[in-house]
Amino acid sequence: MKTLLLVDLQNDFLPGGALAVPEGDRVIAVANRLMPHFPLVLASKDWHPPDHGSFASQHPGHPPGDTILLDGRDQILWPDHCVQGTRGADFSSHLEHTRIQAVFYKGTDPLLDSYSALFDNDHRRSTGLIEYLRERSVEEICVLGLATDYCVQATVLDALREGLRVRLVTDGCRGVNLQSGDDQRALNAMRSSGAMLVTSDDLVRTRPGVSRQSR
Ligand code: VGL
Ligand code: ZN
Repeated sequence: MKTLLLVDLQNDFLPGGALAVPEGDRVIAVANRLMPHFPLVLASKDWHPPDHGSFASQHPGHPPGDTILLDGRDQILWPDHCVQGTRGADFSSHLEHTRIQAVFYKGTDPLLDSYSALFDNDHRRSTGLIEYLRERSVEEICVLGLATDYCVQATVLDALREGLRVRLVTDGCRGVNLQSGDDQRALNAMRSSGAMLVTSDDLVRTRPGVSRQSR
């Protein structure tokens, strides 16, 4: 079944949010446009407890952007974001979220971050998404969301590792770009790992049922 996965389209990643991704709001219209073309629409949510170990506020003396050791793993520190049950963790109010059939939550373990929508950064625990896809015999997913260089990239690489075919919707993604060019490097990494980079125009043109009749 043609499946669209929306990664972390939450207020805190949009302009004005706690971890605002530049132009993050631009991807909402792309998501809204594509959803009607997919019989299955899924989403992930970054869903942190208030004391999550990826928050710089938990590590006095370390500003956001620093890398520390968290339970033995390298961890970039971020501003407090996507705290469970807060407005920052809600889907954008502009997103037609009633079309989303299931939501998968990640980043709930205070000592272990989870960029990918499939597994935590240590690959210890599944969010349930891969099992959900397998139960429905989904073999290919189209992915868009925030942010290209973190959660989108991790999601795509995990999905490829799990043997799924992945189309990455480039106009539906934006990067944090802690270092300039991070988003481009992430796109290159996803492509060289086997993802097909497409635009939302490509998808709308090639969806069965919406392609124009040729004679
Ligand atoms: C993300 C940093 C921290 C993301 C989530 O959704 O890309 N980035 N938490
Ligand atoms: Zn996070």
